[in-house]
Amino acid sequence: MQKRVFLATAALATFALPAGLALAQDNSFKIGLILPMTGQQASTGKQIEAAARLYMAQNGNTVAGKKIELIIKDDAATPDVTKRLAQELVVNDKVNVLGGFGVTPAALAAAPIATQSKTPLVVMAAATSSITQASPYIVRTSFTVPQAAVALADWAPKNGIKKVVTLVSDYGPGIDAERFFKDRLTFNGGQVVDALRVPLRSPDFAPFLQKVRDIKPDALFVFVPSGAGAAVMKQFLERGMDKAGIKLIGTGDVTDDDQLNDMGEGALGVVTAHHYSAAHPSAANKKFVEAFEKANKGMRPNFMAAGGYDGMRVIYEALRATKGKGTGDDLLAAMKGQIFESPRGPMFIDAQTRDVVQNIYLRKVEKKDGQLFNVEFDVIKDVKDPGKAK
Ligand code: VNL
Repeated sequence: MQKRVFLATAALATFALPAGLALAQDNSFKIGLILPMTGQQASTGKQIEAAARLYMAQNGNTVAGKKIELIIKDDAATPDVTKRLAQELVVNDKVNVLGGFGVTPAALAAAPIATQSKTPLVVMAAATSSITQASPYIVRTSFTVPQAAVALADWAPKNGIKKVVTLVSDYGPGIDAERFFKDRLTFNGGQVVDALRVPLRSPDFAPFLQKVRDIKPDALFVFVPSGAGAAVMKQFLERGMDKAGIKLIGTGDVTDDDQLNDMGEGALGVVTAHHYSAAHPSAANKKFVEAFEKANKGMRPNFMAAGGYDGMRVIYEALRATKGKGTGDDLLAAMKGQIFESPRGPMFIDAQTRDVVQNIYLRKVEKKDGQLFNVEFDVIKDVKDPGKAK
């Protein structure tokens, strides 16, 4: 008798447990961010995680009756790992949305999983033009390298820069930078006299810079991913390239706000094109930078933080618009066409391409209140990805 009662309660207990879990699950909305938290791209993971947590702290963790749960996984920017983590997040954790993706190969590795499982995937960092074409479930809140490269190639020849050597990291975004910069500069009557590519992993810039010194162009155009800019700047100055009359220009990744303040006075005057500067003079950005620094021991947000913060915004608003009841397809539909003011300025998610449309700014490194900033001096409004126009 006693045994039977025990069995009955045990049965009840085992039954009650999954039901309770299911209930908890029904009420939660899971966002799985895959980020490089270790390795060469760790600063990108750190910036995006901090931005996502700030967004949640400011906007609460309940939306449309759902409790938002943030799951962060470290892929060390290694595509095989990214793919496995994306699979686990979808199958085991049953995430509603995937996000993050520090580098292009990571975003591309996860794309088929988004497609198969119909899970929206928000790219918050990676910037090769073609990424959004790898899955109809991809939405991007970062930028595309061609957006910045083309803007700079329009600026350069009007400012005495005609003969240029390009130096890029030898993978997706670097190849985009090289190609789009060269095509546009050539169209504008300038000339790329040499195109150099450095390995992504542990690059040594010295032999490349020596070559540039010998060629003596008007400027060296650089694309390196976030986190590598300080090393380029240091070696550029150590070799006296600036004194030899060679200007350094690039996409804003090279004067990354995460490192800029430690680059020293040698960085003063460097002109870049990009979508985000911590010095962007808007009330929304001032508020963002202050709150971010306060929550992170003074760490300055960079363009990766902006991509992460806005990515969370796109996810929150999609959940709100679908009243907490949406499938992956419903959420995706509610992400398309979102238009809002980001810390970077106005931006929107093009409903056709699912890519970000935004202002691109020309900026010059200047000293303000004893600190180095990318100070915006011109703007090209509402720039679509030039890679999609072709
Ligand atoms: C990528 C593009 C990565 C720009 C970056 O930093 C960056 C990429 C990690 O697409 O891999 O600044």
